[in-house]
This record gives sequence, structure tokens and C-alpha cells, in this order.
Amino acid sequence: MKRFSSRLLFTSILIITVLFAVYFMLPKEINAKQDEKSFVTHNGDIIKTTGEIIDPVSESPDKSYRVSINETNGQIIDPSSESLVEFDPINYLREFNYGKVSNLPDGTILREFTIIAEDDKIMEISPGVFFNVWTFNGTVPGPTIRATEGDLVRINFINNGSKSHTMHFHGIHPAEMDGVFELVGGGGGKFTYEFKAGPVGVHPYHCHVMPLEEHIARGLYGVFIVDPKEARPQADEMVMVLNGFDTDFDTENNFYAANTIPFYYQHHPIQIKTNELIRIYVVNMVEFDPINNFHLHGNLYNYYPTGTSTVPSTYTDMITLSQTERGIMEFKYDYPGKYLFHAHKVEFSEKGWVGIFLVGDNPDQISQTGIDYGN
Ligand SMILES: [Cu+2]
Repeated sequence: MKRFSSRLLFTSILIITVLFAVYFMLPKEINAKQDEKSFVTHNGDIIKTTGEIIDPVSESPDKSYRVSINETNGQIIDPSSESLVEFDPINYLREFNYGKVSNLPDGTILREFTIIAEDDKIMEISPGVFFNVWTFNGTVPGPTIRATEGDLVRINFINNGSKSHTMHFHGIHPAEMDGVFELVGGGGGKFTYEFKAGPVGVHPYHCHVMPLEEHIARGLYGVFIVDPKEARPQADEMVMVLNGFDTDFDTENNFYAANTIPFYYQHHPIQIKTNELIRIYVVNMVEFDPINNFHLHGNLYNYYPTGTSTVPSTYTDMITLSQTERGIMEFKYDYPGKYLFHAHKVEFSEKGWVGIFLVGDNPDQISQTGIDYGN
């Protein structure tokens, strides 16, 4: 009898548990647009959002007010010549800034850059999604800074933002050039970072002010390439920063991309030639998600982690990257056509981290038809 009642009790508990589980797991009619929630942002502001819009400063988006990119000859970028145009991921892809070059008496090459931080720009991340980005020289990512190993790099950093910011470079340099403890105040604060370029490879730079997660996730990062003294073989070179945006401040990304704009390279495929060496400097700057990855279709690539060795560590079509992990990918396509590249973490690719290489010497001959991977 006792055994029977305990079995009855167990069965009852089981039935109740299952009923609860079914109740909570079944999809309910929730309209996200009507379901406004409050979020505490990274810096303590409380905002209300449906999860689709986005940022308090962008509630009345003025389409003419967009993040700007400065025209540059690859030297110093002057923010006073700012023109309001949209960030162009095709331009960013192959734009390398070598700085203003001069020679020091001892023969060392000096490369000077001016980098200006701001935190009041609005960018249309995705159609209709306006987000307050924090920028180095007006864009996310900031400019790709490039030097040769042993060059003296001098960064004239100006903080025109409202908050303190810094520039922290990954690489080898003195402690006081690390951009962590020397906060640069907003409203025009200045700091000169100076260090020898090294080691050879591809490195991120980013703001290192607390709360760090927010200063990075808002867009204060870019790529620093250190070339070996004996140059790498000639190639069609490009930079891909894998990034994401948490536009509703719930510490989960709503959008993912290679170079900021979701789906951009799917709708504007990157044209490359058959049998030409392609070299991609890839840096993962996604916050909130522990990993990202990069899968290439119809091909494999030689991969050089951090770009510090001239010998590839692997020949693969898939690498996995944690925060600020980066490397160099090299490959050639034998066959013309249209090839996807994307995160194999499907959530990321469905939220924008997907692109296409259009391979062929005559792109007009390549069929543009096909289904979209997403929007
Ligand atoms: Cu900052």
C-alpha cells in the first residue's frame, strides 16, 4: 500500500511537471512590436524598446544624419573635411592606411596617424535600424592601420567624444603605450601613442575604457597590420572584421556581419579573379558570443593564426575564433562562379554574417541568379 501511494505521488508529480513544461514551452501569441520591455543599458540608462528599435537617440531617425566616412588618400584622415556618406564595406575591404611617412635620422621609418574618437554618431546598421555607434575616425571599424615591422608608429589620438576613450593596440610596446591606465578625457583630450610596429601579423586595436564590453561593442575597434620586412607574396588583399551589434541592449547581438553591414557582401559580392592569390586579414571583434567562425565554400585556405608565422598552421575551410582572435587566410579559386562565405554558426549567418565571392575574369559572364541566404 505504501509502495502504491508513493508511486501515485511520483506519477502525479510527473504529470504536473509535464503539464507545466508543455504550458511554458508551447508558443504563445506574442507580438514583439506590442511587447515593449525595459532594458538597462551597459552604462546604466534605462530604455524601453520593442526589441526592434533600438536606441533612444534614434527614436526619430533623420535619414540625412548618417555615420560619415572620410575621403582619404591613405594618409592622415582629417575629420574637418567630413562629408556625410554611408559606410561602404566595399571600400573598407581594401583600404589600408600607411600614415604620413617620414624618415628619422637613424633611418627608421616614422608613420604618423591621426585618430579621432567620437561617440555621438548614428549609423543605419540595417534598413531602418539606427544605432548610436562610437567611432574611430567616423566609422566602424576604424581605419586599417598598416606598417612594416620595426617602423615607428605614432598615433596622434584625439578624443572628441563625451566619455573617456583610449587606444589599446595588441602587440609589443611599453606599458605606458598600452592605452589602459592613461584615460583620455572627452571633449578634446589628447594622447600620443608611439611604439615600434611588431610583431609581424594582424592585430586588433580597440578602446580599453570600462565598461569595456560597451566601448568595444559600440564600435571602437579596428585592424593593425604589421608587414614583414620581406613582403608577403603579391595578392589581392582584404580586411574582414567579424562584428555584431546588440541594438536592444540585452547583451545579445541582433545583427552580425563581416565589416559591419549585415548581408552586405551577399548583395554586393566581392569580385575576385580565378587563379589569383587572395589574402584576407580576418579579426573577430564580436562581443557577447564566445565564438565566431569563418567557412569558405568550394575551396580551402591556408591559415596563419595571428599572422605571426610565415608557415600556415592548417589547410581548411573552417576556422573558429574567440574574441580578438585573428589570422591570415590565403587561397585561390580554380573555377569561376559564385561562392558563399559565412559563419557556420547558422544563427550568425542568418542574422547577416554571410557574403559571396564572385570569381571570374569577366564578372558579366557569371550568372547572378540564385536564392538569397537571408536579408
Ligand atoms: Cu571608449
